[in-house]
Amino acid sequence: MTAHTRIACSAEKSADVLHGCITADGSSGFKAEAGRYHLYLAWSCPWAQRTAIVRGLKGLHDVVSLSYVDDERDERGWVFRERRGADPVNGFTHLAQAYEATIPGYTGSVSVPVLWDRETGRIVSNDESVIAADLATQFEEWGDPEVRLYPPHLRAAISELNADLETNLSGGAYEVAWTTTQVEYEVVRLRVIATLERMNARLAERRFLFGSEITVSDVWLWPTLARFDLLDNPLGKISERGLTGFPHLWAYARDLYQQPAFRDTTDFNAFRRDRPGVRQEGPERIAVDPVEANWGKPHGRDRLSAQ
Ligand SMILES: N[C@@H](CCC(=O)N[C@@H](CS)C(=O)NCC(=O)O)C(=O)O
Repeated sequence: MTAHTRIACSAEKSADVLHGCITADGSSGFKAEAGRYHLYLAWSCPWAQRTAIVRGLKGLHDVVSLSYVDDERDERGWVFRERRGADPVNGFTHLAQAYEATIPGYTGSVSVPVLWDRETGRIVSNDESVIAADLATQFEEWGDPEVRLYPPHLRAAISELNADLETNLSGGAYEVAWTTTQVEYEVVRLRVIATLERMNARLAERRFLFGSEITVSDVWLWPTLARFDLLDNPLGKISERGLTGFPHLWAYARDLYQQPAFRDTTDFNAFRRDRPGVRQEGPERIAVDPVEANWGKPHGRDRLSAQ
């Protein structure tokens, strides 16, 4: 099962200790309740940002709380520091403590996002696709019912598109920097460019990926686009054309950015970082510099909503 094939909370998933899920009726063991859950996120992390965007779009600010780890990890992984604030829920110094509280003796990867349950004092899930789907569908008692991010009739298509974007765009954009041979570099970067072109064409006549309403596919795509010109492209040397060189995609990205759920969860400064360990040797790469784009420029895409 890939991250994007999950449609609803399943017993199989909830039995896995870090892949629990929330249900409106509580049948999964985690009932949707106001004030019960907390998200631990990192500003740099696209997966973490996706959960924050869903929370914002659904209007769950007063229902599910949220805080950020520091931008820099230490030898124990994600850490809370003054810069991004202390842990307001548990007073942890390290996110590893949340994992340890859930699985004593935990030695696995300590990643964000983390959805924490105040009631049972443990992590419900550290899986973005599960957390996003639960926030999008299980909090209807509080969330904006007009915002249908994961409509049942589109779920199969959404899963397919998100898997495509994950493999060919976000995954690919990350991988390019790590390629070691010329062939590998060219194959991966051309796959990324082809996907950008496909999405650019798809968005020529549609305001969002599935038409006039935002879905979790848009939430998936956007954090990748937001990081492209400052992080993935200059680091991996993927495309001579930056995001701003794909006109429909760039206008679409600005359209989303100009909505609070996207803008308020974005700190471009968190993307202006190197990834430790990226190799400088290896393939001969094209030249790409970071692009400082004007995200506030009018997008002109309202006209597409009516279609
Ligand atoms: N598959 C995870 C991906 C989350 C992830 O990779 N998070 C990264 C940051 S973007 C992380 O926290 N990595 C832990 C580390 O590198 O120490 C999800 O779906 O949520």
